[in-house]
Amino acid sequence: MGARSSATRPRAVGRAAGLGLGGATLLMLLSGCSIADWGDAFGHFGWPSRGISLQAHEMYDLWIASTIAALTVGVGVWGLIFWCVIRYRKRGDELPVQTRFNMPMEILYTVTPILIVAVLFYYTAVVQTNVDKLSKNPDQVVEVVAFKWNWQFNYRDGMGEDAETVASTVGSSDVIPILVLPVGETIRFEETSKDVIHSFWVPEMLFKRDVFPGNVRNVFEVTLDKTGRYVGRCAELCGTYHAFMNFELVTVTSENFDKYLAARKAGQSTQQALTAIGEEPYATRTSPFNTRRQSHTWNSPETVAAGK
Ligand SMILES: [Cu+2]
Repeated sequence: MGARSSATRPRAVGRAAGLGLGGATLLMLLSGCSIADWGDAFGHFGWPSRGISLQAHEMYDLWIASTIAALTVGVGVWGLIFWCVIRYRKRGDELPVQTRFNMPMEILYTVTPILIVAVLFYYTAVVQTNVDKLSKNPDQVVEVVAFKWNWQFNYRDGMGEDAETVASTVGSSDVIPILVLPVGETIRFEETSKDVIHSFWVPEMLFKRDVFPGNVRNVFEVTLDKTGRYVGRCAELCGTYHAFMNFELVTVTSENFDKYLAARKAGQSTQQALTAIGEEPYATRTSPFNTRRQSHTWNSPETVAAGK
């Protein structure tokens, strides 16, 4: 009779664990909360926001859902550890009941991790494929040229190296380069470097991609869906002033973008064209503001003119 009761106990534990996990999942589904709501509740689990592009939202959902799945497993494991520590703490010198070859338990802890990994792998592959997807006919093409230690953004009239640059913004030690882009349009980035490996990173896009010198021309596409101003950075240690290799992304409506680009094509500077569409002409979100090869400035016309 003793042998029978020790065999039924693990089964009961497995059943209880399964019920607990199923219950937690059901509670989440019934509460009607979206994944993004959960992300908001937990401070995005370390990410800056929900993201500002369609691609970012997909990655965000994957990140939040994976973290919740990991935490759910974690809580279960911690619970079992503490339960074992307390329930089976040493009470005497007698050897406790030894349970071996419990097939239901062994199948459970073999199949469950495989299922979890398979589900995570499936969603990761789907999201990665979508994020890397390239369209045949993007609405805008921007060539990103990185160099020690700044950025150049070339608006192009087509795809590939042979396309022509129709307008260009280049950063200097005095002025943070501003990349103006429209929301709701497919934007293709083509990256190239003049010297070492850099990395194009807008934290709010929840995405970064290395910028290589030489023949490699990294390409990716985004569809932005939120107007605003966002800091951009170099995310690959590229030398002395790497930390100051910043830019600012300004996302505007399609109409404003068309006006901006027309003004640039007509020979206006980035600052003039930004003013023309009612935007602040200089970077507002980007810090640090210069390469600190000179004293700190806010890139205002006065400080730039004064050479500070
Ligand atoms: Cu860099």
